[in-house]
Amino acid sequence: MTIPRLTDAHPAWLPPEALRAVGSRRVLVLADESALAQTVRAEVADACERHGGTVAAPGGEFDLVLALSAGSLPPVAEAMKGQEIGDEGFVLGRRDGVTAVLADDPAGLLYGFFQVVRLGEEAFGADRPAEAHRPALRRRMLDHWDNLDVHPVMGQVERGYSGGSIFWRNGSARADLTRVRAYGRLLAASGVNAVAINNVNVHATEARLLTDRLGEVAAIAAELRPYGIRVHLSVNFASPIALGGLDSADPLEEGVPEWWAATTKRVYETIPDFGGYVVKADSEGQPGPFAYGRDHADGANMLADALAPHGGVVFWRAFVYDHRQDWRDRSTDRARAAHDHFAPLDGRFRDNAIVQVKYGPMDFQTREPVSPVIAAMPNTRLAVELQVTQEYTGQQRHVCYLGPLWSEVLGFRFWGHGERTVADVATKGGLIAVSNVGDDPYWTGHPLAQANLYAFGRLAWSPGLDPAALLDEWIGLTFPGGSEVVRETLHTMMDGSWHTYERYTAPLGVGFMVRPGHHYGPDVDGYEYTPWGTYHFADRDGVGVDRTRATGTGYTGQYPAPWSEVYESLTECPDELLLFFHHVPYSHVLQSGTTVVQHIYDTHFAGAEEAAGIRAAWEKVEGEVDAALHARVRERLDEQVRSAREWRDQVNTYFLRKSGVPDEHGRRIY
Ligand code: GCW
Repeated sequence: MTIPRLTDAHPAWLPPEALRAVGSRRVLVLADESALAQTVRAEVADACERHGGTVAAPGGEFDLVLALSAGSLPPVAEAMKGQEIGDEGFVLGRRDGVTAVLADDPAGLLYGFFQVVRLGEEAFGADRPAEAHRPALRRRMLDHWDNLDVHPVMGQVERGYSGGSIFWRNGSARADLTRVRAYGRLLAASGVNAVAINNVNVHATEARLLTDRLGEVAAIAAELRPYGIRVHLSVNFASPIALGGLDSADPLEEGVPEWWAATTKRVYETIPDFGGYVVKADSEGQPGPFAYGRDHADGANMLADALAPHGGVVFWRAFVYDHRQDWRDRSTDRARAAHDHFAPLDGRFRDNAIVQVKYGPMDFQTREPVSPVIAAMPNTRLAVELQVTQEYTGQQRHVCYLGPLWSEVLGFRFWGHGERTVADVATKGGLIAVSNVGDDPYWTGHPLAQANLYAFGRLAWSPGLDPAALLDEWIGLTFPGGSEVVRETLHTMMDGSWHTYERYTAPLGVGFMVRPGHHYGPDVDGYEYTPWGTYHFADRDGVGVDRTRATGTGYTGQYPAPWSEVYESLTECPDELLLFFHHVPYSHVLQSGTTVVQHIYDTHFAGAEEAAGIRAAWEKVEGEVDAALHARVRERLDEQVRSAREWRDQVNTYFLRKSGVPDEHGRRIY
C-alpha cells in the first residue's frame, strides 16, 4: 500500500503540512495485518518520512500509539480500555506525555489516525481524558453522477461543475487511478465510507458495468478499499431486458428475480465487499416497476433479495414524480409526489432496502421545507440525500458554504421539542450526498467548494457538529500556517454565503427561477409554463404556491402536527418558506414587518451587495495564499458578482413590473 502523491491536483485538506504534527513524532502502531491496518502503517511511515518522525518499534519509546484493543497494550492504552468503542469508532486520550488511539477494528484505527491529524499539535499538548468517538451513521456515502461518455450538453458528469470524471475517461475506467486512491484518502479523512461510481440516470453503456464491464468496477473498488470505502453501482431497472435478453423486467415475473440473483452473485464473486445498488426508477424517464403495474416496494425488494445473501443493500430513491405535468392544472403538486408514492408503502420494504429521500420535497433548492417523507415511514430504513454539487446553489462559480443548510436540515425536529431529529431518522439508512468532485486540479472547480465536501463527511459522521466550527477546521487543514487574516477572511466570506446566495435568488422559499436545462442564472419564468411542476404563480396581485389544505394542494397535510398547522397558517409559517406554502398579495406583511414585495427588493439589493463584499474581501489575502489558487477564486468571485447583479435586476424588475409597487427606497429597478 503506497500513499498516493499527486503532482497535478491540489491536496485539499490533506496537504503534507497538515500531517506535520503526527509525522514529527515517534509513532507506534499495534495492529493486525488487515488492509486497513496496513493503510494506517503506511500513513504513519509516509508522514514520518516527510517530517522527520519515526515509526516506533514495540518495546521502544513513543509519543503516539495507535492500537487495536484486542492485542496486548502499553499502559497508556490499557488504561483506556473498558469504554464502549464499536464499529469504526475509537477512543482518543493523552496521559504522561503519550497520546493514544484505541479501536476495536482497523477502520476505527484509520479514523482515529485522521482525528489526530485534525487536532495537529493540539493532540500532543495538554493531557486529555479518554474520549470515545463513534460515527452516528453507519452509511456515509457520496453518489457520483458520472457517465463513462461525455454528453454533448451535460458534459461527462451530470450536474458536475469540476471537469470530467475521476473514474472514467473516453468510455472506460481510467488506466491511471491514482487520483481515485487520493480521493478515497480525502474521504476517509472526512468520514465518508461509501461511494456510488456512476450516474443514477443509467444509460446503455453504464448499464453494462453490472455485467461484462464489471472488471472496471473492481479496479476502482481496489483503489478505494485501502481507505475503507465501499463501492456501489447505480443500476438500470430494465437491465434484465437490456443485458439479460429477457422480455420483461417485471419484479414478480418468473425469471426476472432469478436474473438479478445470478447477476448479483457474479458481482460478489468479483468484488466480495461490494456495497450494493442505487436505483432511480420511474423517475424522469428511468424505467421502473410502474410499467408492470407493480409498486416501488415490489421493485426494491426484488433487488434487496438478490443482495441479501451477500450482505449488500439497495438504495432505492424516492425522487419519483410526474415530470410531464400540465402547468394549467393547479391541483397536481410535485411537492406531494414522494409522500404520495412512498408513505403508503411503509413497512413493506426489506431490511436491506433503504429508501433514499431528498431532504426537501422538490429538488435541492436553496431553501425548502424538510421532506415529509422523512417523518412518514417509521417502519422503513430511510437515508437522507443532500446535494454537495451546487446545481441550484451557484454551480461552484458562487461561494456557497452549505454546512449551515445541512445542519439545519439534520437538526430539524418533526415531532416538536425533545424528539427525534432528521439525523436520528437517517441513522437507520444513512446520509448520502451527490458529490461535487471531478478531474479539475482543485477537485471541485471552485477551490472553496472543497469545504462543502469536507463538511458533508464530517456531518455524516456527527450530524450535531457546528458548521461554523467545521468551516474553521477545514480552513485550518487546507491553509496550514495561514495567518489570522487568512483564517478570518475565509471564515467571513464563507460562513454566511448560503444566506447571501438565498437573498439574491428565488425569494421566500418559492424556488427555481433558474434557466431551464442547465439551471444557472436567473430566469424568473423559465420554468413557469413547463411540464416540470416548478411554478411560482406570480401575477399582478401576488405570488406563491398555495399548498394549504384549506384552499390549495393539501401538501401541508403530509406533515405531522405541529408542522401541519404551522405551515398551514399564514401567520405562523416561517417567512423564509412563505411562498412555498402560500399564495399571497404583494402587500402581505411578513413576520419581519416588511411587505413581500419590499422584502424581495431589499434582499436582492442586499444579497448582490454582500456578494460584492465577499469579492472585495478576497483581495486582503492576495500574497498570503497560493497565487494560482488566489487567481482561480478571484475569477469565480468576479462571475459571482456579475451573476448576483443579474439576479438582483431580473428578479426586482420582474416584480416591479408585475406588481407596479415601487421600491420604498427609490433604488434603481429597470
Ligand atoms: O434535479 C434533477 C437534476 C437531474 C438529476 C435528478 C435526480 C441525476 O436536474 O440532473 O438526475 O435531479 O436527482 O435524479
